[in-house]
Amino acid sequence: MKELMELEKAYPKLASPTSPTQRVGYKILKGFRSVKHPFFMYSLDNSYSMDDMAEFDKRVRKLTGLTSVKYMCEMKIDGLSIRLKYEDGKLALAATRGDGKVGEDVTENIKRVRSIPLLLQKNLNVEIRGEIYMSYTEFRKLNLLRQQNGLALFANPRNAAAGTIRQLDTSEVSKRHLNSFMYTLISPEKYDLKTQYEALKYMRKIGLKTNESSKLVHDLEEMKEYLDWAQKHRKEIDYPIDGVVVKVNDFSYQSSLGFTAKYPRWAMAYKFPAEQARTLIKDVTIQVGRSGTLTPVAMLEPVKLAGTMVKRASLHNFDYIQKRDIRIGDVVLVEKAGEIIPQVIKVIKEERTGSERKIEPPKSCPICGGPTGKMNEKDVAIRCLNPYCPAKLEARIENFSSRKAMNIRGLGKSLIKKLVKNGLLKDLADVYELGVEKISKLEKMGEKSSKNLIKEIERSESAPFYKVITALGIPMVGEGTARLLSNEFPTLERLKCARKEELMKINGIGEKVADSIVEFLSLEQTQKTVEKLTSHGVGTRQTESHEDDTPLKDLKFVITGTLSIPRIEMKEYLLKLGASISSTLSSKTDYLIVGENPGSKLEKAKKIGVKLINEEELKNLVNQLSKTSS
Ligand code: 0OX
Repeated sequence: MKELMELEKAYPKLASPTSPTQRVGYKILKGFRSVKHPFFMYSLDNSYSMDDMAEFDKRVRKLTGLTSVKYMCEMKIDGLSIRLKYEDGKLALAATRGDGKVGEDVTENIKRVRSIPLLLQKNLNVEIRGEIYMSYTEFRKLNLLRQQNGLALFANPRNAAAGTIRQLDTSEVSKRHLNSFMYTLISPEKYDLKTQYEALKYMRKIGLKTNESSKLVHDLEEMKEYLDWAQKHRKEIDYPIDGVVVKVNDFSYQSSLGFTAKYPRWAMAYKFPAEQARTLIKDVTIQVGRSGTLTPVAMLEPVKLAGTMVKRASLHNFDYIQKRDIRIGDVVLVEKAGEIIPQVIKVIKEERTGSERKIEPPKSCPICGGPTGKMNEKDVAIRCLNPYCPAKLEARIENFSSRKAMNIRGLGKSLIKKLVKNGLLKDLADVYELGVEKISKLEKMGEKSSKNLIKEIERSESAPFYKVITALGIPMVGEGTARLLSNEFPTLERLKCARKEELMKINGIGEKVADSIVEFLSLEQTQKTVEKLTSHGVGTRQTESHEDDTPLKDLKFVITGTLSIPRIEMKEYLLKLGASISSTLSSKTDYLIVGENPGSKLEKAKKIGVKLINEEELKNLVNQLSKTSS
């Protein structure tokens, strides 16, 4: 190995990209280039019960006309998905999934994963998808080492694997022994493969690692047997799994079933039942949502659940509390549904002491003191009925400025609260009537940050139209439906007049959602908001995603030293490209731009591990991120 390394150093042109030296030695990377995926990287729809799986099978049978369907059952590896591109059999690119459209180039680090071949057994041009994971053994070893070195521990193997793949020091990646399983071969017809079973076998043949526990089942009954078996044996396996992925085996049926906006219709992830823990309800607080819904939230004695500490859990609504007779002071079972929001599922009544307190629905809104009640008989939610409740407005504006909607950085929860309190925001569209003078009058808002916020607000005016729709906060309309709507109704003017029949013609929009849209759009308040937004040019033209114009989006910069251009110009330049700029360094800073005669920030950045970049390198970074090539 040593000799080979020396030879490659002496004759770099002769060094092969698939040489074993690629897996050792170390490089310090500067960051990760964005990569646009040529095919959208879909994720999986989840199901949590055998009944759901029977529903899935029924749907597949109905759509294909088959009486029984063959499925490939694969362990659902709990790691991070990866896309590999081989050119002429050589590993040319490895990219993370990111948001499905754009990920990050992590090729250098993936070369350190030994089960990923640098060279396939055949000289193919092929795209592969799979999962990178960390085994429990490696996870325990890593956390032990981190504990000994006083470093923060990883909560679970998935976080550890994801953190490792984004390491800038490649030698660290080698040390952590990540592993892989591959499960998708793109364009299998090129290799005359007709089923997922054959594709897995073929992937194995060309040198990729696939999971040996995968099994072909012939109908729902056999599928259920596999799910039971997997659940029973999950703890005996050294790699993390959180369920089973069930895929229609035949590619021709996969093609006819197709995809929804997010998921393939031919696959389903069966998630193992959630982990549960016992804890105490210390108190209950009430959250007010954007339509005034009062949601009770249990404040818990912190408890470890599925790798994280849980302090709060949703109680859904007051009917839920009543049905289960949940009281403050109760010992309860909490569970993570789909591993996202913890929920209180059951009271351990034997633990009652008699000092527990009942939880009553509030007669008045805990925020504005306004009256509460149900909108109609069928409604389970108790709402604040005051149309001017500031909490409702705050929640609506929070949704409006959030990343998935108008993405106005700097307009967060606490500032929104202040702006509403001071009467500067009475409606969503008032965001576009804020000026530097108005904002800088607020406590702790200097002129500089006010100016930055205004720039952000101005930038948001040209947000893609689906984001504007998401920002309106129409009940039952999330990002996916907003995208569907924006394809049919390209502006607010057009959407405003949408009729129920027109909406229901859109594949993916049913009657309930159509009703909700029509009702929301017909509200006087909505019409006023839409009019105001339109007058500011928001939602007036179909804008394709402008994300490409903001290559530095999500990156935080700090500057030190003298630059070749005035600092204010550099800031303008960065802001226009979507970056955020701060005057103080923190662990959240992505880059410190270093000019001549740098100040003490340089030392601090080195200490806390912030990446350093000079003007020349910054230009390269912008070029690279602007291209986001595949
Ligand atoms: C896994 C896993 C994930 C991907 C998109 C369409 C099918 N975590 O083990 N995804 C898939 O396939 C999906 N298979 C898997 N085995």
